[in-house]
Amino acid sequence: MKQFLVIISIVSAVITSCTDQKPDTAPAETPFAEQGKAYVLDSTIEVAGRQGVACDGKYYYISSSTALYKYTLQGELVKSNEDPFTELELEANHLGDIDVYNGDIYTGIETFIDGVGKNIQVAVYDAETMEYKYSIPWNKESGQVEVCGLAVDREHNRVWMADWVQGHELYYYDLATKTYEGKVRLSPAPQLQQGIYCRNGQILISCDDGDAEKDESDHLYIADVYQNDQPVDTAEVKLWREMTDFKRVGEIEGLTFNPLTDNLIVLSNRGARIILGMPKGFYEGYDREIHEIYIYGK
Ligand SMILES: [Ca+2]
Ligand SMILES: [Ca+2]
Repeated sequence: MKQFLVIISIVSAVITSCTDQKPDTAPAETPFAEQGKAYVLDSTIEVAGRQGVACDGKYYYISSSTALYKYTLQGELVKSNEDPFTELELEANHLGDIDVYNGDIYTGIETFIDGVGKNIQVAVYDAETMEYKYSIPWNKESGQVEVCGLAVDREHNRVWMADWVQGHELYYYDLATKTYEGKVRLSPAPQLQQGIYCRNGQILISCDDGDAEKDESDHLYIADVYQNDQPVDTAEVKLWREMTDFKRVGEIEGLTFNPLTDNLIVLSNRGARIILGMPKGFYEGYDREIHEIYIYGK
């Protein structure tokens, strides 16, 4: 009997260790699905910010134009920084799409006035305290004139920035030296870019290119920005997903993935009538703009 119990406990220990085993490759290191329609809508969470979203597997981080918020995966607000610009050396008034990596929140910040950005910078905040840490300055010679969003390139220790105003290029900076390295031309350049996410040498781009006045959906595009582990000069851009499953057509913003579960997460705003970037009241049935993250699984 005693021997029998020993065998049972060995067998159960083996089974437990097998089921506890992590997969060889984390979702964060695998290529994107070839087509975004592989991702099916699972749930939505209303959030306080209208710009960006990031996820470290434990929390969602949300940006509004002027604040940062931290939510549990169940949607409970646990922390915020509603004064993120006070410690910056350069004046700023606008946050775009964000990312989170190794305990730091990466944000694309600028002073946005009359359709162009000034004082563009990658500002980094502590994901625990939400306090400002440091900035990576913009290289004006790069040609970038606005920052609508950024993405950490975990495999190559870089950060990429997108530009809503001209949108022909994505710009990359080295995280070790904190300096500008180069840019990749997008062909064709998708219009009205909002957020980007980088994985495995590819970048997904969310674009507010569907006109809500005409009941048009927004889109996600994919670009191969690397070849032989080096950034290319020109990346071919392909449609990846049409966002037909939002509750109402509106304004798509940032996007991200949960690095542990591979959930695709997209921020979108609905209800406000926005004509050429200017708020013009609300659509029927709305008296405010609703900001939500849409969470997709495979
Ligand atoms: Ca935006
Ligand atoms: Ca739109």
